[in-house]
Amino acid sequence: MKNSGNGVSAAQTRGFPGRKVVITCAVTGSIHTPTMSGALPVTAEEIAEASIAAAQAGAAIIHLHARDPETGRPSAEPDHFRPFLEKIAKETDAIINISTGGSSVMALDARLAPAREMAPEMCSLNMGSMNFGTFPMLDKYSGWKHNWEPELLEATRRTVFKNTFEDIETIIEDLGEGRGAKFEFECYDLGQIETLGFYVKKGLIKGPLYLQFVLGVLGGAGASPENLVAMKTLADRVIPGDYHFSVLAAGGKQMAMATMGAIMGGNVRVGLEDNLSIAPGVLADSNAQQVAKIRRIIEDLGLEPASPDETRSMLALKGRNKVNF
Ligand code: KMH
Ligand code: ZN
Repeated sequence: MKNSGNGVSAAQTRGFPGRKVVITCAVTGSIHTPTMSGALPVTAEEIAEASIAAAQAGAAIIHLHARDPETGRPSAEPDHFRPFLEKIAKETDAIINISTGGSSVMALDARLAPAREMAPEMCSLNMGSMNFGTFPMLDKYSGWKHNWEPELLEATRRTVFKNTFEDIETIIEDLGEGRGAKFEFECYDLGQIETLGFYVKKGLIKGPLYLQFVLGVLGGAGASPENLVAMKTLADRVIPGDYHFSVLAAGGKQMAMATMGAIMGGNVRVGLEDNLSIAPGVLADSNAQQVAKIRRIIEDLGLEPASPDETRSMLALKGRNKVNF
C-alpha cells in the first residue's frame, strides 16, 4: 500500500482520528475577473488581508498570484507581489507559494519573474502544456467593469498554456535547485502525472513530493470522483516511493472533491482563485469563508488542519527565513 509521504501507510493516513491535513488557500489567481465577484482581492492591501484572514482560518499554505491594482488584470510584475508578501510574512507564519503559472497568456520568463526575485519556500509547477479554457464564462456576464476582462477570457479559446519539458526543467533548475523552492506539482490529467513520474525516476525531482490533483479546468480532467480515483491510482503506479497529494477542483465541485481527497488520505486546496462560490449559486464572502468551511468538514471527519510548521516538516521546506521578502 502506497505511503502518504510521511512514513505512514496510506491505510493509516486515511485512518481517523487526528491525521493532519494541509489546507492551501489560493486567494486571487488569474482565472476570475473583478466583475465576477466583489470578494476577489485585487490590490496588494486586499490580497494581504485575504491571505492573513485565510491563514487565521486555518490555511497553512497561501498560493499567490498578483494583479495590477488599478485594473485588476493578472500581473506577474514582482513589484505587484512585494507589498503583500512582506505584509503576509510579517503578520503570519503561513507558507508562501508563488505561482509560476501566472496566466496562460503570459510568456514563461514573465511568469517566473516573481518567484525568481522572491525565492519563496514553495512554487507551483505545471506538469504539461494544455488548453486552459475560461472563455465559457463569457456567457455568464452581460457587462464588464474593464475591457480587458472579456478580451482575456476570449484569448483562452486560442492560447496554449505552455509548459514544455524544457520549461519544466528550467523551473526545476532555476527555482528548485537554484533557490531551494519545493513545488506544488499541478497535475491536470493522467499524462502530466506520467511526466512527473518520469522526472522523479530521472532524479531531477526529489521528494518529499506534493502533487496537486487539479480537476475541473476545461482542457484537463473534469471534477469527478472517477477522475480523482484514476489520478490517484496512476500516481500510485508511476511515482516511485512516497508522495503527498492534495485535491483542487475548479468551480462548484471544489468542496466535494476536496472532501473526497481528505477521506482518501490527501490534503486540500480552496480559494477564490479556483471557485467563487461557497454553495451552489451563492458567491463566497471571502477566501477565509471557504477555508473555514473545509476546515469544519475536515474536523467533522475527525481530522485536523496542519499548521505551517507541521507542513514545513512534512515537505522539508527551506524555512521562512530563507526567502527574499
Ligand atoms: N488555478 C489552478 C487551477 C498555477 O498558479 O501555477 C492552477 C494553478 C496554476 O494555480
Ligand atoms: Zn495559481
